[in-house]
Amino acid sequence: MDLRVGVIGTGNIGTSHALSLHGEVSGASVVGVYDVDADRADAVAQEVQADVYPSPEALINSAEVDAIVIASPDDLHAEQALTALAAGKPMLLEKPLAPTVADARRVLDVEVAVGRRLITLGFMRRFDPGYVQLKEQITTGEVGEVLIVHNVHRNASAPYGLLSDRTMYNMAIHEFDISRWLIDEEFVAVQVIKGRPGPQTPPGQFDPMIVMLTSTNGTLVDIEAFVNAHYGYEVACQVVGSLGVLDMSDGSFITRTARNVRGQSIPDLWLGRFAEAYRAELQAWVNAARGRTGPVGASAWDGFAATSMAEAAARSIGTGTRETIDLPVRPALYS
Ligand code: ISE
Repeated sequence: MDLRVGVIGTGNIGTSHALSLHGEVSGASVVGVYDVDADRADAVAQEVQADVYPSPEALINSAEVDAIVIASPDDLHAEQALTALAAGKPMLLEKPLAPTVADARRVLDVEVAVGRRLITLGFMRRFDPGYVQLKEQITTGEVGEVLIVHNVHRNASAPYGLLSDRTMYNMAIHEFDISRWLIDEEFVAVQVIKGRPGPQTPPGQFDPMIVMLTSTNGTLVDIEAFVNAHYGYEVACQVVGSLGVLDMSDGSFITRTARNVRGQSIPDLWLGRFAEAYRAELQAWVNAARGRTGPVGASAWDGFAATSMAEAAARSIGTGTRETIDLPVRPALYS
């Protein structure tokens, strides 16, 4: 029998997940949707032939729903995750795990008490063919020991009008997670360097910013976080090893030569750049929720660690100094 999925939030990413579950992913059907905007929920429900629920709680607790996709605004993630944990249902929870470390800790503690990994965090880059190759090639050791990771993350314009500190939780958080995953280390300190604001930067905000991270092993990681890059959406990563360099510029786009021009089209949004990552992430999640595999993707612990990094980085925007990242001992559930 198909996994019966309920989707909370039918904005950009929730709609994309619902359509992908309906049309691309096997072993699942979307049976319910909820959105604060009833018309938006209706439109998606009609497309995937699902019911519209009156509240997130009604959807999570429905006997017709086996598993939940939570794609609501960032500050609602923790509460909805706690409701789904109480119902004992597996969930694909969009990042961030929570808007504060204290809230993230509450969710983590409840999952540990439940004793089962019900949360998969939506860090889809772990399923992106480019990042997967980077990880494989780091693991073969061909470029030697990883010494530096340079990350670039640019939005055409600030998504959801993000303020600088929330940029760390919503946008740079992808680099916090992917850097941990790539080098398999935790981070102990972070410093944010604020540059001269570009002409598109609203008053009082900082953009672009360079985030500098120090890992437990002394590996250097930097992130260019630029949310008003204007020209389009772009993500890149370069890994400098003791014997060579791995470069993932935009590996997933075709170079086109025509009419005396050679180049690539740049998407406006991440949905195009990471389409395959989102699809693969959903398929892996469905397989795991159906019991075909063990847990896959990022865990609540990964979400907690990334939120801790975001909170320290947001502090550093204010203080201008290096801030420490304090992580507790990783619970055995995540070893
Ligand atoms: C956005 O919120 C996302 O989650 C996307 O995955 C990311 O690439 C984008 O830059 C964020 O702002």
